[in-house]
Amino acid sequence: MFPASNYVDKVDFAFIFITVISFALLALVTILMLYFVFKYNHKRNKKATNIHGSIPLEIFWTVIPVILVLGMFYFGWVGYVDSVNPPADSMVIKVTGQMWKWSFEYPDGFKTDTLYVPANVPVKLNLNSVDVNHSFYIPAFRLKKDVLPNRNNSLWFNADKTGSYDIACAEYCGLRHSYMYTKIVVITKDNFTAWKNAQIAKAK
Ligand SMILES: [Cu+2]
Repeated sequence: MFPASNYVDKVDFAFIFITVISFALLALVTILMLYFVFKYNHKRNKKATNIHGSIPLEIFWTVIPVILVLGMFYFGWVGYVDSVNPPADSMVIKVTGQMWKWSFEYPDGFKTDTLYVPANVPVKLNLNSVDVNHSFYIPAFRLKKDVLPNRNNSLWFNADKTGSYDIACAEYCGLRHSYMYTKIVVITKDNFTAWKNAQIAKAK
């Protein structure tokens, strides 16, 4: 799979990093548990052993998890900071969520139901809802953000590859929530300019 946006590599890495640590810990705890059940069972230990504290052990199992958790935090934080700082030259599109469709308003004034964007151009989306809570979700871009009434959320991305990707609503918003799908279509800059001019002409 090729990345479809500037977030894919970072988000996927953070996901794999956390998954690998989780499985390693699961394996460690399970193996130790089985080993201790075997070693300290009643037949081998008629009398319970009384263990007092061990400072090296306490330090060991405090420091290692702290490092692991800070590592998870670091990769999450780096991706988050990137996602909340859109480049100053971003193209701004207004996104409106409503029961049960998305609509997109371009700087030139026209509106669409499908989100067309140029490849390799930073795009900032201002997210608004006219009714209830929605959530704007592009799985292929690893992007998801709440779309709320009376609150201006935004997100930005840089789509690196032309193609058509799903946009879904990821917050249950009523009867036809599961139909609240549209597409984001990433086209080359030249094709985008031509498409935009056609939309402007149509709107006149
Ligand atoms: Cu919705």
